[in-house]
Amino acid sequence: MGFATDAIHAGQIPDPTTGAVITPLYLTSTYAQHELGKSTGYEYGRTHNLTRQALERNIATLEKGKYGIAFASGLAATHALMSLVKAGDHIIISSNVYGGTYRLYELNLTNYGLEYTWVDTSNTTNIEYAIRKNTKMIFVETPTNPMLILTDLKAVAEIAKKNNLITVCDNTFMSPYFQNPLELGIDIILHSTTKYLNGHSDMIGGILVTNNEKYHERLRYIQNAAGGVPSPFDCWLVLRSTKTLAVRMKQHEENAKAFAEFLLKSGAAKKVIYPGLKDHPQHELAKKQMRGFGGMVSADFGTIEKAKKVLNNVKIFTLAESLGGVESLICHPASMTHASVPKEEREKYGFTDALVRFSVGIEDVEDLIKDVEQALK
Ligand code: P1T
Repeated sequence: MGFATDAIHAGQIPDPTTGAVITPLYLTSTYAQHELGKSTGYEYGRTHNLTRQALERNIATLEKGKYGIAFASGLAATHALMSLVKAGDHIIISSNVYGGTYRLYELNLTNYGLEYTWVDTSNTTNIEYAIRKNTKMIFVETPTNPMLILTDLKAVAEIAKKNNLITVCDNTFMSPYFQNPLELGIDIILHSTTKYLNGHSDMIGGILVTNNEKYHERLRYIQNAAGGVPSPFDCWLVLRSTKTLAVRMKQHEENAKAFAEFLLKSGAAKKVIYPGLKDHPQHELAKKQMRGFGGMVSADFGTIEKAKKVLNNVKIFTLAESLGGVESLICHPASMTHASVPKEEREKYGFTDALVRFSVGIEDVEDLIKDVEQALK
């Protein structure tokens, strides 16, 4: 099936009782059992929920995977991944990731005996150099938040296979519409469903997708044992939203391209970062491993004063954390989404206080351009 067809139908059949076309919202914490030891297959809401199952199947299909395991947030999914390793193990991770991922791993889980090496994974030789005897996992985010740095996923998968390592890719920025890491050899995909998958900025959620039976079994067990599950209503909202993922992503990208080109031509920023621009250092890799360039644009305005001028004077872009919704958002990553990353760490990869991140929505792009023009004046 094509992507849009799967997005609308995968994991969902008309309800057998009523014929309801839309998967019902199963609001129940428990299920009646026929007799002792004989259940319907559904026993308790944390373990089994039909709305959640439909969502897991839907997103797994879009990612060309067998199994989806949904969580209450992207970070709950990020945390669950660590059930695949144990104290004393070492993880290689992209130096630029979402600030919350850095906070969880570097500032918290190191207290439990896990070791992280933060490397510039855009050069995969750095990954090979970082491998130790106790390395168990390579975690990459591509393109990264907010610097939009890419990592060659096929190359990562090859290195991992040679060294018997688990590979994880945070695919939140591209969504399955533009990138399918499992097809490039990655073992597990992570999404914050809060972002493009839901696309309407009205819930928080996360999901892991894999084809690997062993990892699925462990993650499914942890989903229930640790209990970080999403509510049925949040699952229902995402399931409603993936139906329009294809049309939304097309429009996000069309708008982001025009917006990035406008910013570049205006000369207002010192640097405009968008994988679809020819001057993006990894534009060729972007064309090779993604089917589009997405809806995120970052720009370094040279000084914090100029960045503030844009952040404080836009009227259609809303100053807020998060991304991937139909409405355009603007953010100052250094003080907002990545506040827990030390300045000296982020400046190593060019992430300054003057950086502004635009989540380009699906409004009329002319209005978005005019909005930034007036803010700059
Ligand atoms: O917010 P939550 O659903 O827990 O997802 C965490 C997360 C994971 N991965 C990436 C790439 C992300 O961008 C995020 C969340 N990011 C923001 C809230 C933000 O504004 O960047």
